[in-house]
Amino acid sequence: MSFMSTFSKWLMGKLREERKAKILILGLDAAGKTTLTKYVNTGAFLEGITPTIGQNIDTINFEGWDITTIDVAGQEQFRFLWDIHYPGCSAVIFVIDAADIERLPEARDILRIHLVNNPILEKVPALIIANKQDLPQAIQAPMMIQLLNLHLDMKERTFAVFDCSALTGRGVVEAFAWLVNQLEMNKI
Ligand code: G3D
Repeated sequence: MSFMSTFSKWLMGKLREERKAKILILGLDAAGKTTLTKYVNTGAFLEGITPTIGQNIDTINFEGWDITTIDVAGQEQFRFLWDIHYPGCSAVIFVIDAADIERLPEARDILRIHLVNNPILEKVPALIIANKQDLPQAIQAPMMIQLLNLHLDMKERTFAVFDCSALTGRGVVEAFAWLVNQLEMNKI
């Protein structure tokens, strides 16, 4: 193999490496993390997804970025698994079932414990997905920001809340475009 082809192989590998990002997807069980991951991977809603047990590691390719999503179950007994994944993480996606107002306080507590007050994730941008917007009772971003106290809790952090439906795909591309933009800016 010639020097140039070895060099260009190394360079391509390097460029790919630079565009890799580890993204953590967090959220309560049944928020729609798995559905969202599958939607981004395939561009369609997939039926018959079984709830995440333990952890589910997947790769998304979006606009040239290889994004490793680590979809960790929200079930109480598995929350200890989340800690393993924090180091080296470039961004966090927090998925909320915006139609389930009863579990919003629980989602807010988890967000505080695992993201807002987590020193390892202090600087990482956070994409908050207000999911299930296809349901009539879903709470939209401005109200979600107030209810989760994000305007105060996240004032030192780059974050955005997107109204999405992992079922219909509404808002998903826009949300991931925002995320990729943050990753690109953080590389500069
Ligand atoms: P999880 O990975 O966060 O645990 P899942 O959640 O992706 O398994 O989703 C839990 C349930 O919510 C699934 O329904 C899934 O189809 C549904 N869901 C996910 N996203 C949306 C959405 O945007 N809108 C609506 N209406 N439903 C959604 P089942 O019936 O399989 O439990």
